[in-house]
Amino acid sequence: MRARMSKPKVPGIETFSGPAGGWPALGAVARVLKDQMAVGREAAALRKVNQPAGFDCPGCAWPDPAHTSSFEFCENGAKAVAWEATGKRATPALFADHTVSQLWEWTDHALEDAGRLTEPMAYDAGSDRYLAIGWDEAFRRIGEALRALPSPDMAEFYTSGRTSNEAAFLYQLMVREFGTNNFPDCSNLCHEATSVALPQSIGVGKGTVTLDDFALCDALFSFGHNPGTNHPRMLSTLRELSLRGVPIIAVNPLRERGLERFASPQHPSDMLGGQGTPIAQTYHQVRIGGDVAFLKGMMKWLLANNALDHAFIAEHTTGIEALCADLDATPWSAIEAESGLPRADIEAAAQVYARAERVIVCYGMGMTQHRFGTRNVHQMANLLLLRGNIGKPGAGIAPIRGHSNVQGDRTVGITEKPTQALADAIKRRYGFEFPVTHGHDAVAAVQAIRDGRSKALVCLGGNLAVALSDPQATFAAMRKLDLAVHVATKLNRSHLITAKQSFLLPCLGRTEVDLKAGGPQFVTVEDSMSMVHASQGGLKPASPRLKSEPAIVAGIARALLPDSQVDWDHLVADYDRIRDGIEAVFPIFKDFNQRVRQPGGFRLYVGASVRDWGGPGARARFIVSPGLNEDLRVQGDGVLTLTTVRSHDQYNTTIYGYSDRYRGVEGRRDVVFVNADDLRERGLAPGDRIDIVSCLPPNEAGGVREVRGFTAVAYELPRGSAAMYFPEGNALVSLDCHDAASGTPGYKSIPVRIRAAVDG
Ligand SMILES: Nc1nc2c(c(=O)[nH]1)N[C@H]1C(S)=C(S)[C@@H](COP(=O)(O)OP(=O)(O)OC[C@H]3O[C@@H](n4cnc5c(=O)[nH]c(N)nc54)[C@H](O)[C@@H]3O)O[C@H]1N2
Ligand SMILES: Nc1nc2c(c(=O)[nH]1)N[C@H]1C(S)=C(S)[C@@H](COP(=O)(O)OP(=O)(O)OC[C@H]3O[C@@H](n4cnc5c(=O)[nH]c(N)nc54)[C@H](O)[C@@H]3O)O[C@H]1N2
Ligand SMILES: [Mo]
Repeated sequence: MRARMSKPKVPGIETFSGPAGGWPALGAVARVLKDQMAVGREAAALRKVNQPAGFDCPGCAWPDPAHTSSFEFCENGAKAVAWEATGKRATPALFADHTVSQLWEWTDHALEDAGRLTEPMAYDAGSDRYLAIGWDEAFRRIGEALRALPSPDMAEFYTSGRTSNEAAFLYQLMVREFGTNNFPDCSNLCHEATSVALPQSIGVGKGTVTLDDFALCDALFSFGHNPGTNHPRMLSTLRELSLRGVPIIAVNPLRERGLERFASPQHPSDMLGGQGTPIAQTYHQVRIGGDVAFLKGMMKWLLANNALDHAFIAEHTTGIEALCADLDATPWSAIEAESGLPRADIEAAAQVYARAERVIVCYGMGMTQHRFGTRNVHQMANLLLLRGNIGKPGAGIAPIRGHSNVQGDRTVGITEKPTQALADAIKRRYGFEFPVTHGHDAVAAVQAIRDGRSKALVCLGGNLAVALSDPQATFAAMRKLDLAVHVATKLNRSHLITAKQSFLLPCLGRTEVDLKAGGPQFVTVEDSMSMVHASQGGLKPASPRLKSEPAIVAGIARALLPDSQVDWDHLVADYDRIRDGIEAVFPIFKDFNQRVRQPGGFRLYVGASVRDWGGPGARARFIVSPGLNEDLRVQGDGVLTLTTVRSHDQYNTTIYGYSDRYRGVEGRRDVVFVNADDLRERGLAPGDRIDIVSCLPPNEAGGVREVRGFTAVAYELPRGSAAMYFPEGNALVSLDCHDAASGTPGYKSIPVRIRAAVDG
């Protein structure tokens, strides 16, 4: 007992006191370049990231400053590029040397670290190996297997958000001509709560600000995102705000270093001083899931202090009475209990908000990935609308998207809920009709596979089985498939869950030259702020046998749809033709080919940015959500609310390494962050091995959802809140634990209990 009181050292756990960025960030880039063994190739690639004539960084969806002239340093962008431009190769020899069952034993890190896939491969059940196959043979067999299904609705077509607009548009065209709207999408696991809630509130499912607005705002609120790790280039913007004296208010259960201090490698003064520039003026460590309480508290203060913009409310909105009634009916005692913060702190935040004329609210997964994700988004929109902070310069809502083109994929038609307008436009341009019915999102797709209602899965990128909740159910379901097709750059665990027929189709990455009959091609992407721009790689492809994503889609389409109305070969010979098609189907892309050739690209129309709330006569809406989400939270004796987060050394399911520098974790990921008092109360101490047991209903086999043998780390977060890494925590979430309105899984508020590990 005594030894414990003197704070024993937990291996790999050491408080990190530096700022985000700084020298360690430079060191980390040098290490990843060395480790990936192709310094020349990668360093050349790095100079072209996010330059007007280069490729779009596959790291995140934060926009680029227009006309970038010098290399904008970003540690995690550099890792993403190095990981793609690596010198390592996963050739057919790797698959000859290892059965799929053997590869299954590898870590997620080791699988991807094998390097770039080089040849199309097909699974051979007899030898339990992937064997090389010709492209045409692969396409033929895939087309045949899909056509053999009793109904097109028995196939699922997943998209991960790195896919370009051009590939995504062709993909949805193929799938719709085939006859289904089953479009599970990584967006369903990410910002779906935004895509559902914002149209209801402000008439459009996208953010309303651009980078220019950040230069004009006079207060910024950051809810539930971790820019230091997940969109590091945003730190440069936040640093500028801080130096301008703009208050930045962080609302986050975990103290994230990037929201506290940042040393910009571009600014010697930051680097020499050692401590960098302060970012957040105030840091509110809200309880996990306590944001609606925090937001309602702020709004309650605004109401009580007559700090509303009455003229804006009268002219532009509906529903204010119901909102006021709800705020009146919400007692401060409940707000304090649910948010875990004292009334005075919430009122102080409201005062900062009320003093400012132009406010931006930014948010990420800490708001969307809950069973009440859409409610969270509604209340942030309400807060902004109360003072007219949408649709004027320097103000607005900024959902920070994840994958670099997750927003664009949606814009060009990846949606399971097509409209009649889309059907009409496709009919006009391509001559075929498709059913305007609702298909499956990500959770529904896996449920359909589980229940035997779907028998084929095609994945345009990603690692669906690992990204989704409930690996027990998801893995078992996917093993029952007749067909699994993965278009990918690197090997991952989803590829090893084999179906009766499984194919691995290796594609070009963003960094590489894409040469077609019409010459070298560029693709386009849309960032978090609706800016569309070109992306063109310059590196020699990782293997001569790779195909571009559009070419792979066209190859499958030809085999799948022998009587297709679409001339697939013609389209992929020159991507301008695909963009012409996008423009024909989606009029907001007017003059697409011309506008995308302007340096920096162009911005798509976002109605709410100019106070068009969804057409003539439409108004923005205050939306009341019931209570403080007590109805959707499991509480009880000893229950902790667990959130799952990204470490600094991963990209979603891609594990670059084992360092979570800013949180003081080195060389491991098997940790759970818990408040020291919560540990003590349970008779546990930092360094103890613990099991985490989900309080959600048992899995389908009747087994308890749990993960075992993790190490407890005492961490500064609110009582009752805990955190661990994703995907390790996914086994604790059931497939049906999702937001009813949007389907977004509840990855960020999992009710759990912890106990000393039972195996000692
Ligand atoms: N390097 C790198 N970059 C990435 C990614 C990556 O994995 N690595 N992933 C990309 C993708 S797809 C996405 S979607 C984005 C994700 O970017 P983020 O949204 O930053 O993702 P998370 O790591 O999930 O971090 C969520 C944050 O929310 C906080 N949080 C958790 N629960 C709550 C809550 O209840 N309330 C509040 N207020 N906060 C909470 C956590 O403490 C954490 O700081 O990043 C993209 N960029
Ligand atoms: N518990 C928990 N679970 C989560 C989350 C969480 O916060 N907590 N976050 C969720 C979120 S926000 C998201 S977006 C999903 C991510 O879900 P996904 O998008 O499905 O997963 P990724 O890990 O990004 O996919 C990695 C794979 O993409 C492939 N890849 C990389 N680049 C390319 C390319 O250019 N083309 C093609 N075709 N393939 C490529 C590689 O083969 C790599 O193995 O995970 C979700 N899951
Ligand atoms: Mo995401």
